[in-house]
Amino acid sequence: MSDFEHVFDKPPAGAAEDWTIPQDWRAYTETEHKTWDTLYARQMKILPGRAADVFFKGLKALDLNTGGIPDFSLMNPKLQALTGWTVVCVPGLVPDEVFFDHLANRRFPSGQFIRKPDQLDYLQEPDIFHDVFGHVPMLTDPDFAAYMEAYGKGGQRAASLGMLPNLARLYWYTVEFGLMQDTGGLRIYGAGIVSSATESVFAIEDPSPNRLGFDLERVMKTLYRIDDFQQVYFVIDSIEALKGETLKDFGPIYERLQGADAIPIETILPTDEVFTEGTQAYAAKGGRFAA
Ligand code: HBI
Ligand code: FE
Repeated sequence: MSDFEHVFDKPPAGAAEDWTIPQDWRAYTETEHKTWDTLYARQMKILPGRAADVFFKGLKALDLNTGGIPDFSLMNPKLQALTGWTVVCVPGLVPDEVFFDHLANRRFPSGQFIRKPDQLDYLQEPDIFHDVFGHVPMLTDPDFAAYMEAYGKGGQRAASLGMLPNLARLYWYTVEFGLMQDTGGLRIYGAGIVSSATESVFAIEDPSPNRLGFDLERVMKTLYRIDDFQQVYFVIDSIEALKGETLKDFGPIYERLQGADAIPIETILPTDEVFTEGTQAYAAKGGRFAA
């Protein structure tokens, strides 16, 4: 059983074997296009000085602000020319192995739907705004493009070794909630942050969360939460350095991780490089469920 509206066990009616569906861009309503425009304009006020240069560069290259939800038939040729990636539509969350197969072939699966006007600030499932505004600009960067392909290929292997929880943590703390050192200071590159008005501010400015230097094995052991702002963010030196990490053979890493305990979210280890020792005040007060 699932509370999610867009989660299915097998490709729903109208979906192909690989779970893709047509975007059917003409079927989006005026309200849906307006929702995109509202979210886009809001993020463009918040992100300067907070999101990474590489994100803005990608956004500009794709020209996603032509009014309303982007038409993939116009966006994909630009993206494909830059890094060979394309974006395909899916009905919602797809099974892990389907997700990995798309990534391994440089196809990014995006939700086809957009959130309702009363869900502008929070939704659990990835919609087209999170997937396209959040993820696709980064896919124009050649190093990030290679990292995501490697993740897809690694996912297939991790699944067969029972190491998927560890690899999923890497995705979470980089692709979704990553911070990086940039020319101007600490900046966001994670899609879960750049697509959220409130977390974009929280991740950079709030005194609550820990901000720690990225360490591959450490991250693969760290628990995470999916229902609220993160309690820890990991900071990479550059996208190129991140790509370098995934060129390592994960075999020996997985062997070391086999018996290792998971690290609680708020823990700071003596070996951590500490950018911010957070107060954890936000989480202590009950987070978004606070009275
Ligand atoms: N499906 N559409 C979609 N988007 C995701 O981000 C996604 C998914 N299925 C599985 C998944 N992510 C993750 O559980 C994997 O990274 C492990
Ligand atoms: Fe995402």
